Amino acid sequence: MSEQNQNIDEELGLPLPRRGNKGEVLSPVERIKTASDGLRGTLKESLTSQLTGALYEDDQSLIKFHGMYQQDDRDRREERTAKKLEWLFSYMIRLRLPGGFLTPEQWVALHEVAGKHSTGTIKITTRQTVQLHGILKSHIKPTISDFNLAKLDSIAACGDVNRNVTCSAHPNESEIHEEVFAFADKISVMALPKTRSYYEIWLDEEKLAEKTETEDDPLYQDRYLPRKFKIGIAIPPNNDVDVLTNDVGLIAVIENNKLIGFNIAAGGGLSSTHGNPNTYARLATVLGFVTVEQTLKAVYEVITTQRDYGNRSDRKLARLKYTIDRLTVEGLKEELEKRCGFKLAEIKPYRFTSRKDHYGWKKNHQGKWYFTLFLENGRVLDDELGAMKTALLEIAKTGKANFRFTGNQNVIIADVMEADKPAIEKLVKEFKLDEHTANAGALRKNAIACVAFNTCPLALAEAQRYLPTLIDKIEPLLAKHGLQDDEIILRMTGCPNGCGRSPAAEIGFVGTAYGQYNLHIGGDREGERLNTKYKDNLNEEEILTTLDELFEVYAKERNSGETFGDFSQRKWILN
Ligand code: SRM
Ligand code: SF4
Repeated sequence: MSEQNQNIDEELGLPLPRRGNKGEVLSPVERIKTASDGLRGTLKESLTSQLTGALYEDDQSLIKFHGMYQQDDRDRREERTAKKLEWLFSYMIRLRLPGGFLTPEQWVALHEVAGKHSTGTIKITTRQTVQLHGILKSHIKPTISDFNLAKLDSIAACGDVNRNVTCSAHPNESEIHEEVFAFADKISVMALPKTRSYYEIWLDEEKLAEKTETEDDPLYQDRYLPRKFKIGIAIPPNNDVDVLTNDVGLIAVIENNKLIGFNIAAGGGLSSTHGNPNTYARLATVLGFVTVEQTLKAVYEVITTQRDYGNRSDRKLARLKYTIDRLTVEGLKEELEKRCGFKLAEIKPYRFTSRKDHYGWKKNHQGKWYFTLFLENGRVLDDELGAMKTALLEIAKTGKANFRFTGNQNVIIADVMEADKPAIEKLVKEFKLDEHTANAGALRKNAIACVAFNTCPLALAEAQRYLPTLIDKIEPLLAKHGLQDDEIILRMTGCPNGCGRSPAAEIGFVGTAYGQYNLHIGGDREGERLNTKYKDNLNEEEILTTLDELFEVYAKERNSGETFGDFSQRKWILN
C-alpha cells in the first residue's frame, strides 16, 4: 500500500487491511473510482464530445456503475480499420430488475425503447434482467430518460457494486414466493450506491452545491467494492437461479409453510482465465442459517467484509472467492459474526432436485396462471422462427399479465387471473408460442449461451449465435442413442468468464479461439457440483465425434436414473 493510500485510510479510520493489502499496488480502476466524485468523472463532457463515438478512457470504467458498457461491433472492426475509420462504438444498457419482474406497462415501454434507441432485440440475461445493445452515444440519455418514465433504471447493474439480485422465478412453485421475492428488492435497494450522479448525468437533476448527507455512503464509501458482487436467492427444491454461483447465495428455509430464514452461502464465482492457474471457478460454501430478521444485516456485512479485505491490486483475484482464500471459510464466518453481532445458526437441511424452467401453463395456489415461454438464449425478436417480440407486445397491451424472467433466459407470462386466461391463451396460440415451446427438444430447452460475438469485447468464440445450430447437430446424436428426452444441461460461453454459467453445466463449452471450445463434463443437474475440463480446443467436427462417443457409453452403461453429469463424473472424471 502506498504511503498516500495509507494516509487516506487512516483519515477515514478504515479497518485493516483497508485500501489494499500489504505490499499491493492498487489497480488503476481503484484510482478512477476514488477520484470520480461519486461516479461522475467527466461523463458529462464525454457524452457531448462530437469527435468520437467513444467515451474518455476513465469514463469507460465509470459508466459501468450506471449500468452501461461501451462496446463496438466486432463484425465490422476489420472493415472499419481498413477504411481508417474509428471502430463502430455503441453502448449496451442493462436494467436493474431485482428478481426479474416487469409490469405489462413496463414491457410496452421496454419494447418501444428497444425499437427507438437500440438494435431492437430485447435480450434476457442469465441474471433475470434485460440488455439492449447498439445504442449510440447520443441516444444514451434519451434511453435512460424513457426508462425513467417507465420507473425503470440501470443503476448499479454493472460495476464494482452489488449487481442484479436474482430470485427463484416460478411463483407457481411456492406459496411463499412473493415473500421471498420481496427480499430480492430489499437487498437491491439496501446495496444501491448513494451517489445522485445517475440522476444528474442522465436525468439532468441539479447537482447540489454541497455534498449532502444523502451522498454519504457507509457501504461503498468512495472506493466501492474491489470487484463485482452478486447475490441470488433460491427456493428449494428448484435451484433455477444457480444460487451457489453467487458471491452470496440465500437458500430459503420454509417450515410449516412459513419462511423462517435462509441458509447463507458465500464465495461463488465462475470465471477463470485461460493460462492463469491462480484463477478458478468455485461454488459458494454454505456458512450457516440466519433468521428473516437477521438476513439483511448478514448480507450487508458480507459485502463490507469483501469491501475491506478484497484484493484491490489484481482484479483477476478480487472476487469474494479469492478473499475467502486469504481469510479461510472459518475466518470469513468469524469476521461476519463479529460485524453482525450475532452467530450464524447451524445449517438447516435443504435439497435441490432441479434447475429447470417449467414450460407451458401452470397454476399457483391462488389460482393465478403462468405460461413459461422458451426463448432461445434469451433473445426476443421477430424472425423467421416466429413473431416473438410482437406476441409479447400484444400480450403486454392487454394489461392482463406481468412478465417474469428466469435465470435460464426465459420469460414467464405471469400472474394471469383465471378470468383473463382465455384472452392471453388466445394470443399464445395465435402467435404459436405454445407450439414453439412444446416443439423445442429437451436439450435445447435446458441450454444457455452467453452473448459473445458480435458485441462482447471479451469473446474468443461465438456462443448465442452458434449454439442453436450446434444443437441442431447434437440432437440427432442424442436420438441415435435414445437420449432425445434426457434433460441434459448444456451451456456455452465464448470465453472462460462463464456468463452463461458453463462451469456449472453437465456439458460445458468454453471458447478458446474462433470456432474452438474446451469441453467440460461432470457437473451435476442440480447445480451443486462444477464440471471438469475433459478435452481442449475442439472444433465442431471433434465436438460431435466426442459427444457421439460419450452418449453411446452413457446410454449403455448408466445406472437407472443416473444423469449424464453424474455418469460422466463417475466414468471419466474420477477414473
Ligand atoms: Fe458476464 C463480463 C454478459 C452473466 C461473469 N458479461 C461481461 C460483459 C459485460 C463483457 C465486458 O466486461 O465487457 C458481457 C457483455 C456481453 C454483451 O455484449 O452483452 C457479459 N454476463 C453477461 C450476460 C448478458 C450473459 C447472458 O448472455 O445472459 C449476463 C448478464 C447478467 C446480468 O444481467 O447482470 C452475464 N457474467 C454473468 C455470469 C452468470 C451469473 O452471474 O449468473 C457470470 C459468472 C458468474 C460470476 O460472476 O462469477 C459472469 N461477466 C463475467 C465476468 C467474469 C467475472 C470475474 O469474476 O472475473 C466478466 C468479465 C469481467 O468482469 O471482467 C463478465
Ligand atoms: Fe463475453 Fe465471455 Fe461473458 Fe460470453 S462469457 S458474454 S464471451 S465475457
